[in-house]
Amino acid sequence: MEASSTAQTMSKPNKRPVVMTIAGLDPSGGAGVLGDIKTISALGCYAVAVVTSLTFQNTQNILGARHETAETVRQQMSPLFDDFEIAAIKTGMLPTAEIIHEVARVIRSKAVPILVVDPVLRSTSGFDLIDDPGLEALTSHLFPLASLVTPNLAEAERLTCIQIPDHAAALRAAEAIRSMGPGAVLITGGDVDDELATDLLLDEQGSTVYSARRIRSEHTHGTGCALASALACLLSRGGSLRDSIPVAKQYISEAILNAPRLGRGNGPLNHFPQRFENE
Ligand code: PXL
Repeated sequence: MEASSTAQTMSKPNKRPVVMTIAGLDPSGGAGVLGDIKTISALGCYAVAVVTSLTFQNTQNILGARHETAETVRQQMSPLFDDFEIAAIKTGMLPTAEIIHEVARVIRSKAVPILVVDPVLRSTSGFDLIDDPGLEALTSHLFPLASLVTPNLAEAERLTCIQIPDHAAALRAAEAIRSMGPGAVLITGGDVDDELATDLLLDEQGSTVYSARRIRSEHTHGTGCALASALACLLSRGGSLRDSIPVAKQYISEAILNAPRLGRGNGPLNHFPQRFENE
């Protein structure tokens, strides 16, 4: 009985979409590819990962980074594309223009159906995770290929040079980012008031606001990475953007509320909160 059910399980076609994260490696496991692999697994997809930079950090501080080159990024991506059907790509830390040009070239040549770009610019502790030519390459070469770009408020301000004190300014910034070419823009973390965390989506159908109760926590390391990875998974599983955003936000809330309380600084999430087990 047990043997036959095992055989059945083994022969069952595995419908898990393969989601590729292209991001930095944070050895503390909260952000970057290590965090993304956990999120992608929690959301019912299979993760493959391409490392763009080896960072030196813990939950308190980033001490430095050693970046990959266009060649080593290509050497990681090519065998994965030879072997897997990639349903979606999520990008995070892309530190240099040469890496961004290479990632854009591969994505164009492979016609990946879903691309979620998390424009990682600077760590919470103030460490630059992209250089100036990289920033220019990101907006001009990768944004036009993206289904969705997910800046937080500070990133949206830097990308557009628009200060965002209110909803009207957030909408102007979202319009400015959308004019750089992505299908949709989600600006996260806007304040309507102290109690609410508000995200603003702008796509071809117009704008939508998503509000959730603000959770005050020290354990938010890698929430941007987790949100973008969760959205890449939900979209690759056939969800619409408007349906996927509330689910991704719920996942992040649960991940913060159930954080394992590790580290002395901005601690990691619980990437496997119970309500999302076996999603
Ligand atoms: O959360 C932004 C981020 C993304 N990716 C990597 C990081 C960080 C912030 O520390 O280290 C690799």
